[in-house]
Amino acid sequence: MLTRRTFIMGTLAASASLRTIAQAQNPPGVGADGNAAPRTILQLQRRNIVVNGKPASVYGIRQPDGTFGITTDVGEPFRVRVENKIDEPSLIHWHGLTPPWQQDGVPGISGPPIPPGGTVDYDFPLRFGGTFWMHSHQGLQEQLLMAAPLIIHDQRDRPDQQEIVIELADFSFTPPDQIFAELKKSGSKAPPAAQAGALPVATKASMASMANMGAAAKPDLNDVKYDAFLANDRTLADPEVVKVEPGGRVLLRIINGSSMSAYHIDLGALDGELVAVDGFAVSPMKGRDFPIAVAQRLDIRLVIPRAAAAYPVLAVLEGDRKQTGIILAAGNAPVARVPDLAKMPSTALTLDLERRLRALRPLTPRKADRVHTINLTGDMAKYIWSLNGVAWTPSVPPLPIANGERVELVMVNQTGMPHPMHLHGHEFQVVAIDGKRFSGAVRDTVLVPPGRRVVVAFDANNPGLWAFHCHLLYHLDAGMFTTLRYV
Ligand SMILES: [Cu+2]
Repeated sequence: MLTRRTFIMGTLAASASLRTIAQAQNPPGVGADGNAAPRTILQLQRRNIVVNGKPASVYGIRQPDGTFGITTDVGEPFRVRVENKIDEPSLIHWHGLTPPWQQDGVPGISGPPIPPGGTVDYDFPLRFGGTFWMHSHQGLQEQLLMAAPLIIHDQRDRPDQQEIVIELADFSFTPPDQIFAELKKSGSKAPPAAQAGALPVATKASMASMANMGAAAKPDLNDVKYDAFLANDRTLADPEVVKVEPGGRVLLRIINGSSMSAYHIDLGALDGELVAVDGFAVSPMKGRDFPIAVAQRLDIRLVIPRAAAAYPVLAVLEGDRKQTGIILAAGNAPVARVPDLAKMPSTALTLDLERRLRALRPLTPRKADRVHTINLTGDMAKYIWSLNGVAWTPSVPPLPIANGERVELVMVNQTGMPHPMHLHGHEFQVVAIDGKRFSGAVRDTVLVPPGRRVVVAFDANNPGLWAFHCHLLYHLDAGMFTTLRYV
């Protein structure tokens, strides 16, 4: 990312209009009002955890009192000081929030990374509440757990419900640089059929054949072989056990902070009600199995049965038997060991739920002023990932949009892998899947499985330079990334 960063800063300096924005707003660190509301301090730290009985040195984002991340209230300013206490540069992205672009935390796009020992202050209003998260956007630090919850309470939160945050992560004892090098060296191990869509430009025929392959041609999943899957830093060998009240109400805030792994949330015997995705309310959806792609969040309400019992809340890796999770312990029931392999391998994530989700507060219906078609492209054998056939470099021009426009992004996945696509600085609404329009969920990250076409709409109401990318860490780093710019 170093070369990208250097170049982008040059590009920005050459842009008079963007410089105007930068000067018009207070840079991070200068409070707009000068008032003395205390800042929350977040420290980027090295820390040790134990995984599969072995010690591991990872990163963490904690307040001085040990609290991971932040819990705050809508309407409060986001006044935060980040102190970099690790021995390399870092920068934290507030995933799902809509700050001024200079405070978005993408090195080389929003600003320079924080050097070791350095400090940067943030100050912006919080427009909405919900379940969000924060993570490093620098290099591959996210793989080393440089991530934390960012919870914003609002009027949806009931005083009589117990809130339980579950942050999921994939973990490897192999250093992330080495994981990435091995991916590039060996490429995908997918059979040739699954690579049909990996041509630089997929023809209509190849798209159709890929769609027709259906379940026969398995999508290429999980190309990193992880050593463990974590829920709040722990595996099922030693899971977090949370006391809950028999008959009580619980709100699960589930954050998929994994670098590369999607899951099925398995509520077991509990009936859940999905009430929000990526922080934004949806028409409640009942169920016991909910998919969660990388970087997405699910808010699920539960009513705990009156019987004393232990209720596992599991996350089963897609296309696999591996699982992680926590245990809800109601009353004084014994807590049995839950195996880290599910009985049956799970399926690949689909858009079946996405198609049924309906935003409680959709965008105002409006015709798009601008449509950008973005083909998700790549060469799995060489582990090159790209958008419209271009692996990002700093010389790639930003996609143009204009302030006040309704913009639609048409994402067409021409590869054999699913890609969770994330737009910075704006919430979007899912408005079409495979040509069928509907008033879907408002969110910030949407999964585009192989061969699928997903359209999202958003209002260009936060001018600046914004990242848009696949949230699979090694796809992002390989170039499945671009920017949008408007003033
Ligand atoms: Cu991807």
